[in-house]
Amino acid sequence: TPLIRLEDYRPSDWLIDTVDLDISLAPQQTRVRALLGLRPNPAGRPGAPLILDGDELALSAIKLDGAALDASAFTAGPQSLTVHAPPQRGFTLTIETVLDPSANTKLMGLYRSSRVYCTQCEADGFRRITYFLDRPDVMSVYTVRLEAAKAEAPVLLSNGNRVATGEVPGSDRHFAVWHDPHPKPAYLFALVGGALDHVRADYVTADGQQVELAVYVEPGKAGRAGWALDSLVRCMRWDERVFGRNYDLDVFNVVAVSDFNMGAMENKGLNIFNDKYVLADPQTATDGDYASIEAIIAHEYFHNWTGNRITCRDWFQLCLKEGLTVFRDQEFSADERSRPVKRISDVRTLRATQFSEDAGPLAHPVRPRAYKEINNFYTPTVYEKGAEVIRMLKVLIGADAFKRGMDLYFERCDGTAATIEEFLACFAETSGKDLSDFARWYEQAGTPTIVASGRYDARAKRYTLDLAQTTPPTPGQTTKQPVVLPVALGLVGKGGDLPLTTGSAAYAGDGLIVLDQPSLSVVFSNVAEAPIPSLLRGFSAPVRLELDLSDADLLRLFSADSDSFNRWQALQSVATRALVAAGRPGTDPATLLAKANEIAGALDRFLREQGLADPAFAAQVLRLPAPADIAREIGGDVDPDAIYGAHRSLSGAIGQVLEATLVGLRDTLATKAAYAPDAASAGRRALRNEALGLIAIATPEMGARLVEQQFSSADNLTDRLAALAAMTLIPGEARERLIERFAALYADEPLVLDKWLMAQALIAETDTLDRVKRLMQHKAFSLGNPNRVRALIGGFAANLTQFNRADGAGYEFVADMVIALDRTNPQVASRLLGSFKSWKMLEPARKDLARASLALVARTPGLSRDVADIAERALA
Ligand code: BAL
Ligand code: ZN
Repeated sequence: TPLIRLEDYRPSDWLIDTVDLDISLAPQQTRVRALLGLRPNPAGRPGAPLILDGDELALSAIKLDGAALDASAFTAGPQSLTVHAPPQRGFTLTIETVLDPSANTKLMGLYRSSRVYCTQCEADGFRRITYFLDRPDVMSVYTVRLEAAKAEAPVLLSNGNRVATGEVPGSDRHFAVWHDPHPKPAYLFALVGGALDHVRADYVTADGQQVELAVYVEPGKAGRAGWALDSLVRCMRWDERVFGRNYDLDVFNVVAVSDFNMGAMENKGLNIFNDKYVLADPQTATDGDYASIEAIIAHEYFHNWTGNRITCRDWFQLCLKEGLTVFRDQEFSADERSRPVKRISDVRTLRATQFSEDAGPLAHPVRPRAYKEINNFYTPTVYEKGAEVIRMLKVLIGADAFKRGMDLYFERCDGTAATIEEFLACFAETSGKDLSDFARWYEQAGTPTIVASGRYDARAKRYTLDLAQTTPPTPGQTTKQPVVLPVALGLVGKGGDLPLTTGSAAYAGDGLIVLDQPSLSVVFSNVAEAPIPSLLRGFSAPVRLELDLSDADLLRLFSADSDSFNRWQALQSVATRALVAAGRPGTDPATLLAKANEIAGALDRFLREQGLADPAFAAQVLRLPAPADIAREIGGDVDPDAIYGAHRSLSGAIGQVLEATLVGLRDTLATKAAYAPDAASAGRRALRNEALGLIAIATPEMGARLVEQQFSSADNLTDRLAALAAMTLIPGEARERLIERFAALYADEPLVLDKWLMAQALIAETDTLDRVKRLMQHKAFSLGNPNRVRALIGGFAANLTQFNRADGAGYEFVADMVIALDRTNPQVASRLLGSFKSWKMLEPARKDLARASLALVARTPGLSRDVADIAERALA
């Protein structure tokens, strides 16, 4: 497989200004006629042949300027179509292909999902529909005529505005014509055809344009589409207010389908969603689902400007649209909900997914320099770390220069396929700052570590803070340069934050140090008392922090820091330190128990005094770092069972101390009011349910009783699922009965049963592997549906102790699944193989077993490029 390199980029030799598609939908024989308006690219090589991309295509006809082409004038194969000596002027090419959407199990290009025709073209699925210059810098105006049997597909949608509809005389078929005036790359093309219900709303943009909004769902599910529509209206208003961005077509359609590789897709004016991120009602969606739907609806909508109006020059620039759009959706959710709680939950995700990727063999820069399969780079690094880079940029240049930089970017790059360099140039201009060192964030992989230490000179009233940074080597990058790190800080004294006075050039004012050297010291003067440093407030940079504070000082920060993020972080740090110590062999269990008492004491005071003030925040505080966080923190020679054991002991001991407080809190937070999905109500449920989990570990008998009560009396899925999850921590007959009850209650709800599958796949007990194999036979499961696979097999692969079983059976099972899935859906298979990303940090015996399973995958004949690429990089 060829390696595609950023440095090899050159403009296309040809451009396609217009695309007229005529698509006649039929389950096995869909006919596609594409009329392409081509011309030589002035920036390309004169006289070059025309080489169009294809993927598993069969050409049935080709014409140039309307006349049949001689067979010697072109070469057509499944993967490409070459016109050898095209005219060196504008001309049209008519290309006909025939597709079988029902046989398309890769879910790329045109396929059928539960009798609905739909498409997925990012990154390179359009070439599975017709031969094309399938690259994001070739942008065209599309006109699309869709035709289908009326009964099968009464709804026919594509990008842009609908300009005509009608019947096909003498047949049972009808058609619709869609025109999208905005030039776009092929990856943003989409169509949908099927029998769908919808909900709709009228919207008027800030600049007065009428827009018809609609959310399309499977028949009978319109009652679950309201939240998505409501979220859409709110995020459209927000983008007008905060980024000054208005919508630009007469219609905006969202369609939910049940078989989808990604979460959703931002096709121009026609967003296609995994139904998991659209459908919601209190009985079938959790608070977490409501929040995800709101975030992903916003994310895809925000792409209309950051992604569609301004797209990427090439796929190396993927973070240009993804990092920025994740940043935008995070800000939207922060404004709609609680900003500190949103930040905490985003940082949890960042650490769990991105830090672990960055620490292992699959580490890569936010902007990779080379790839074999671009679909393997839709990663937490490109998305989540990409968003952190934008967040740091905003902190470093200030909100005002950031806002003007965004405005400049929208103005200057609108309608173009842009690069990171063009993006950064806008902010360099508005801030007057040289951002060339900052740009290293896009090039250098690995999570930097900041080592910090402070000294107080009581006589001189001086506090000196020493900061040093290092970034560990990552694949292909052995030596690292320092990066530009915004370190937001405070010095906490007895009465709160002390004033910060310093002449240091590294101090940017407003509690911000810019660490852009390997190391530096900042001396603060007039510091009246010995302070406790509170560093990386709001998690101002995506780094690890090693700060030598005593547990007592951390507990002081937990109660006194003015920064909520660092309050939360302080307690997490105390727990992490205890668990890291206990997760290593030969530690005295008494030490952990003593620490449990200390943590529990702090928690007890906090919950009694402030638990009810902000329950969503309290729920985050109550949730200890996960065993996988501890494994990552230990970093090498990891024994998952030891870590899990320590985690259980600490949780159990804390739960026992807190028992009365937790039970009391649960009673106080209980409500008779009907379910409402707002953030405040969700926060109260989150705290109640966090408490339930701790009780289940600490006092299983009481836990089981509370679970039963909660399951029986709940009026919503959030509480029922939390009851089930708590019960999975308590082995025995009662658990199995509850599992059965849950399945019976939701027998007809595949998305809810996904959660049921996952809850079981995550049980940290040795018979879980057998349970998972058994569940694969359950009628709720199907290897053909990505959501089912991610829930059950993906859930198992995320089960720290069972995926990493000491006998290697977990690895063997997941490897077998990867090989099986690769035959039908390489993208889902390669994602699953990514579960091996942390294998190198394990203790030697597990490491050998994991390597053997990876090697088994790697040497399987006929692997997809997707899976071969991950296997190869994971083993390197
Ligand atoms: N562009 C792929 C899906 C998303 O990030 O929105
Ligand atoms: Zn995106």
